[in-house]
Amino acid sequence: MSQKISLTRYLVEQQRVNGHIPAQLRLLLEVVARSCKGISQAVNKGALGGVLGAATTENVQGEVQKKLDIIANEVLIEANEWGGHLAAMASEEMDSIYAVPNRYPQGEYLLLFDPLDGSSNIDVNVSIGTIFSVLKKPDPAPGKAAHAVNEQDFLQPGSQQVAAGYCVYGPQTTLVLTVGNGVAMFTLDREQGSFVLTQENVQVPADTQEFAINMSNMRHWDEPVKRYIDECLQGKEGPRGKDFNMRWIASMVADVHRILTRGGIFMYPWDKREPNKPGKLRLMYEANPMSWLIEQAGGAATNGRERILDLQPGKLHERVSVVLGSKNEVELVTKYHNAL
Ligand code: P6P
Repeated sequence: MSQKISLTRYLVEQQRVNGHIPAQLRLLLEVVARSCKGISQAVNKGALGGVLGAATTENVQGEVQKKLDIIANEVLIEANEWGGHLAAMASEEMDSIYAVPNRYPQGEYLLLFDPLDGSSNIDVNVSIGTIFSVLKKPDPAPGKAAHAVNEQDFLQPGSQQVAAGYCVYGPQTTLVLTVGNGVAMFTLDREQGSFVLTQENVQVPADTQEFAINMSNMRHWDEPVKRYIDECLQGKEGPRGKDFNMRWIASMVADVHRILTRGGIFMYPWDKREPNKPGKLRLMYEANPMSWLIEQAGGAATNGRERILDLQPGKLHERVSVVLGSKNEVELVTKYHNAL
């Protein structure tokens, strides 16, 4: 029987072979993985755990929080605040950053997360997930004293990430991770209680016949998106010369996991419903980590015009239009946008 490689062994060997993972970052990733195991347990209990349904609060996005949103957020905060690897955390579920309390040592990393993305799917038993992104706290300017961590420290382009990943809570609980040396997948072995390496060097095919978009928004899309989807719908009789299939799980983690597994293009573009918002999805803790994973697996990710990982954030919770997945498809959509 081939030897099972645990997440810990993978991280140690990545450090030994590639020097990608300093000890503090390895600790951070192992703590995040342990948190995801705890969240998976809560999600799996469902109605038996009294955790379904809405809480009585709204998040910074003005969205009603689900009980599990809050539970997942608390699990991540409590697991990560004492280890000495972090300076601060930021979450979709919290208005401002959470600086590590003074009673704990401060580390050099910043952890951002959407603790439970796709939470509208919680009550209908559809896959959901935790998305996370790791940045380094910027060094003080030359000649300047170290400063207390602040929101500005988080506002770095996605290209500055040092680790990114997600954990999808579906038929399997699978952790998907990159530290800049390709993408690896770890499946939770519930008997051992540990994540086991089940795929490395994940590759997204450059071409696809499968698109993911919420078609009910079609009348609100910009022309380049309408053109691209219309051509897909024309199938082999149309300009693409091949038939397309559609998938929309309305859970970004599940849709991205499918694309990492078999290719495809995922789009949540700007639309006319809220013209002042660049898109629905959040840049810092949804689009950036997912874009890095997709690029590390050979795919592409733009906001329709520019590479997402190059975007300079202006606000912690800012939104962005997302087109990601199979490289040749993303490049075609981007070409249509830039042709305007
Ligand atoms: P819609 C989930 O709420 C989410 O943030 C993403 O996970 C998902 O891709 C998208 O929103 C679904 O949005 O408008 O189709 O419900």
